[in-house]
Amino acid sequence: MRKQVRILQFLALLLVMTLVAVACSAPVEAPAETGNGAEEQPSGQEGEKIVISGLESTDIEVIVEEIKDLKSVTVNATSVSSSGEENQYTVTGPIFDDLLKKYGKSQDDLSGIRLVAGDGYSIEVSQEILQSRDIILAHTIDGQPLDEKTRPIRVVIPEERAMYWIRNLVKIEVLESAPKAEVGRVLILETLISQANAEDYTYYESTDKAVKVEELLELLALESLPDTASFVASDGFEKNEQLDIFSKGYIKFTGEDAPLFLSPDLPKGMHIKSIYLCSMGDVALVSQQMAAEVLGTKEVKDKVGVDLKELINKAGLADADKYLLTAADGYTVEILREDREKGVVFINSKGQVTTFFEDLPKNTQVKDFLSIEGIE
Ligand SMILES: Nc1nc2c(c(=O)[nH]1)N[C@H]1C(S)=C(S)[C@@H](COP(=O)(O)O)O[C@H]1N2
Ligand SMILES: [Mo]
Repeated sequence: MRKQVRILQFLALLLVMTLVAVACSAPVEAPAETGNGAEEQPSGQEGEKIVISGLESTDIEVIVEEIKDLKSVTVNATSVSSSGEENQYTVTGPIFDDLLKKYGKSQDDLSGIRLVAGDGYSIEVSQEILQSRDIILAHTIDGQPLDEKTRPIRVVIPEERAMYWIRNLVKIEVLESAPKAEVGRVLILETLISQANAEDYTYYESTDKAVKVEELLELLALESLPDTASFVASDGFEKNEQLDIFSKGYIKFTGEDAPLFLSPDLPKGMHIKSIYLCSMGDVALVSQQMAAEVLGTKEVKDKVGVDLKELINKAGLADADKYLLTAADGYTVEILREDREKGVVFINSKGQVTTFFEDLPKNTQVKDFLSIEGIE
């Protein structure tokens, strides 16, 4: 008994000593940065670096001068902006593939990259583009060195739209390939938004309504958050955005360009107009209004709306024998696979997205239609 007590006392003492030792050996925290950051972004030419992450186990810092010393190409390139405006440039710089060669890699090996600028702008470049295009790390445009907001490097991808031509490049993130998850649930964006708190949002001269994306994500209650959201706009424009970036913004759902992803903290070039589809992992959001524009409408017993089967197919919903329809208030009803094409998704007189099925009982008319998922 006494012996046991002694052993316990000894063990307790040992534990205390260990904790003290660990605490004392912990590194002293560096004092917080007090500078205004001016020294991190030298306005001079010397020592500027571009970071490449994800290529090797640790980040690579490439001195900009080293990039400029690589063999350059000079090409005429046309930039096309989102509004369709075209501009011709003569750009000079090495190609990204030659930089990668220094690390024993090539563009073909990569499944995606994200270009990050010093002003908060960033954009993902798909594997498709990596495999088919030259990516120029331009240091000279039209024979001139780059201006202050563009230097030290402007990425130019001839034949691709200007949103990829990122100025003030500071980082290239090499992305891991993520297998595309199968879509198991499709939600109607308008109904989801109607469940969130609308805020006034000033957009140019107009005061519109917007909801926080974070709130939409909470409503979705996803089991695991994917890294990216994939968007398709009503004009066919496609783009991926990091979920970290998306979740900090808003969706403006009234007025010009709605449904529009935007944020007061993001450069305008990162806004996404007229969102038709937004896929995140195994969930897809679809806008009934944009679907009506993209897919057209049909009329079933004086209800004019989108064909349900087409809507869910375009959203990538996997085929199933039966489907469960859910309303915003939790009401559910099941339909059979062969009933999909009988359905129309329309806006009722109260402005609610609603389902109507030709020749099916009235209980299949789901008001505030929120989601559809396959069952069995
Ligand atoms: N650093 C940075 N690069 C950027 C942007 C930005 O906001 N910041 N906008 C992009 C977008 S969306 C477009 S359309 C073009 C516009 O290029 P321009 O001003 O030369 O026409 O730059 C791209 N590169
Ligand atoms: Mo743009």
